[in-house]
Amino acid sequence: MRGFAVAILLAAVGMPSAQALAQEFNLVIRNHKFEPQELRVPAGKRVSIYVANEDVTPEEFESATLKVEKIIPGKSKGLVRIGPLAPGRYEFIGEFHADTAKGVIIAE
Ligand SMILES: [Cu+2]
Repeated sequence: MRGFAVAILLAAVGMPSAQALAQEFNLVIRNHKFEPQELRVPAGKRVSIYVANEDVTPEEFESATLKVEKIIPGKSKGLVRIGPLAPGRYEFIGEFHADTAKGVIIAE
């Protein structure tokens, strides 16, 4: 039984992939605005953000500080992978409607 317990322990320790799995978040683009406009994510972790563009026009999720650019056609969903991030604020825009489509990711 002792050897069996050690094997279980090693199996558990040897599974960093479970912790490394990205946490998932959702953003919606509606009327050329992001909802929510503020997204809080854990610092130091990989994060997947699913961006659903409900407008008929394409949008580009863009952030200079995150070094991300992703075009999302109208009526479709795009995946933006970021992180691990240092704690802080990371602004993003919808580049095609930068006057209204603004948001910030807060890593904490
Ligand atoms: Cu761009």
